[in-house]
Amino acid sequence: MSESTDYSNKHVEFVAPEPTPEEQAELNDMYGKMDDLHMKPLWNQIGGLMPNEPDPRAVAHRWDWSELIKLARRSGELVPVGRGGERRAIGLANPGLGGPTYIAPTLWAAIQYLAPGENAPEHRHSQNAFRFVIEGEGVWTVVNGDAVPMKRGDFLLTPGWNFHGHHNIATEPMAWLDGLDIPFAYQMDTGFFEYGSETLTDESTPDYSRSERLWAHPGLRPVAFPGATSSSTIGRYAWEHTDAALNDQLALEDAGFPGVVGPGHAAIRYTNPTTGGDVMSTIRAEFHRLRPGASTTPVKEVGNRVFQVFEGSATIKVGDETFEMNHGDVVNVPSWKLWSIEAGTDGVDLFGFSDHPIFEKLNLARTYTPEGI
Ligand code: 1HN
Repeated sequence: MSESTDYSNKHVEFVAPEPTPEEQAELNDMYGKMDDLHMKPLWNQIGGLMPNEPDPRAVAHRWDWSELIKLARRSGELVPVGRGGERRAIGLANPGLGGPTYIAPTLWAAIQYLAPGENAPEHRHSQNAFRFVIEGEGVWTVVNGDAVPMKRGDFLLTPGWNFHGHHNIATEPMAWLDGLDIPFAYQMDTGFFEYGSETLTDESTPDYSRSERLWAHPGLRPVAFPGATSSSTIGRYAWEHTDAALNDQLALEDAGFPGVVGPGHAAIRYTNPTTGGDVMSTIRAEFHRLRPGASTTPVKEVGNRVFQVFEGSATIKVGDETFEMNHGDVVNVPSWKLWSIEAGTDGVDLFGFSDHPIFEKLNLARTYTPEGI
């Protein structure tokens, strides 16, 4: 949906006539009683409660990959991984959200680190999760007894309530980006959690998971499983497919055919092969490739985005702020902030995820593209 409404109108402030000292004493008495009984009058807070347009407390922020990976390595030296702590994951806490490890009101993002020989034990939770592998390989994640390799550029799913654990069989440590809908589940009181097996239910290291062998052949689905599922049936979206799809979009642009989002801007959305929709009910994931100097169209959207630079460099504008982004750096875009990306001199490859599916389902999604940009 595109909107061209003028959002600059502001609330008219409610100004009550100046009370006399007697009236003020009565007001104070009434407000005091309300306070004691856990009541609050609307007339003192309507502007903050219902702003004319989203006024997010979350701020746009950039996390530097070199700092993230340094602290992830340090935590690998100092903190064991195992039952109870479950994961050596370092969450990115939005400075505007005042404490909890939320990158956005709905989303969690973290760097997870596993040293050679280490296992992260199996558990399951109703929160949806994914991993994006910024660099390295050698970790296998086990999703409901299916061993899924993790390699550079891969996007992996552990949709809600699937048992999952990780093991590193390589000689090198490995780190990756985790994304989950933890804050949404926490704030809505919808979360369930269970420990799983103490030992991993499949320690094999196949080239492809069973989920990929069944479901990740282009445009082909197994007739044995006819129904639509709420989360994708594909456990791993291998980099080779993402890379080829983006290369083809740009090659077709060169040849004068449609397919790119905008000039020099190729993008794919990871989808659920049983529906063609988003990979999970709360999280959308995409990969964007911009040619050197190419830009995205500036846009405001209801909902929150997070980007991680995979290769190359970019300048990302969010509201009044400008972030210079290089390999591994993470930035978030709060709801209804105008954002755009301009690729650096080598172009840019970017992984991105958002909570847009939540708002689309609830009929709360809005998009605004300023005219004349
Ligand atoms: C979790 O289970 C994973 O499975 C990662 O890798 C991050 C953050 C909080 C709670 C559970 C994982 C998590 C998490």
